[in-house]
Amino acid sequence: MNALVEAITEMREEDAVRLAQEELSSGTPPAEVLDHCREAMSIIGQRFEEGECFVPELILAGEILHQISDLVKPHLTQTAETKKFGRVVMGTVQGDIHDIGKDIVTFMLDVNGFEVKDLGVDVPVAKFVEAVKDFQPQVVGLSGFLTLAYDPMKNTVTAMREAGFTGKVMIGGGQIDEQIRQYTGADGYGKDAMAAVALAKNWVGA
Ligand code: B12
Repeated sequence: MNALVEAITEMREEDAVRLAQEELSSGTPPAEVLDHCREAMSIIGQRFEEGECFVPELILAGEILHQISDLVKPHLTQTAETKKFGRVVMGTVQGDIHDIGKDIVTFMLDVNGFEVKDLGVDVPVAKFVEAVKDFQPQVVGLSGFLTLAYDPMKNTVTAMREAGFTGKVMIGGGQIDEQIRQYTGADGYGKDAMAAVALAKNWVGA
């Protein structure tokens, strides 16, 4: 197992942050460092499912990931393009507070030339509706990691459409797949941040 993956799964916070820094300094592409984080999180998620670890561990893992994300961000920014492609509204839907994946998507969109308005977590339907009116995005990205997030996603898509939003909606998060995309009425779904960038670029014709 990769040393960073191992340090995260063993909740060795300082080691994990140091190893991520070492990977970045030795030239590991930032996307690969994030891949290691994802691998570790999926192992932790599995352990949680099997009752081998509990919410405090999830919280700690979340904190470790936030620190690593902060380290990775400046490395992504080095390749930043000027914001020219369009506007995206992002948020984690109502009832869901997972923000690590959303934050990664937000800064990948940001450094790939989009102006992103991040509404945060547990975002009520009305707040998305207000944001599409005020910010006039071409694309809205809804994040959700809980099964319980699918209905809020669907409600958000419906409400934005009813309010006259004619742009595209993408969804993503741990378990999201084509079936859930259809259920929610979104235009597309993405497995990771690069997929989010590809969808958004495709939709704005970039
Ligand atoms: C860390 C974590 C937490 C942390 C979150 C910290 C934070 N600040 O985000 C805390 C401790 C708060 C937490 C709480 C809970 N969690 Co939790 N959590 C996780 C865990 C371990 C990792 C999630 C994560 O951040 N992964 C890292 C990111 C980087 O992974 P990623 O998916 O690859 O990210 C990419 C894609 O998702 C995609 N993406 C994300 N958003 C979007 C949006 C768009 C538009 C697109 C295109 C793409 C996209 O791009 C990302 C970047 O490449 C997962 C397990 C797992 N394997 O996912 C469980 C998990 C999601 N949690 C789970 C549960 C049950 C809970 C709790 C209910 C636990 C409890 N009993 O209290 C609460 C819910 C709180 C709430 N109301 O939201 C379950 C959900 C089960 C389900 N089907 O509903 C999971 C799957 C664990 C499990 N296996 O049981 N959790």
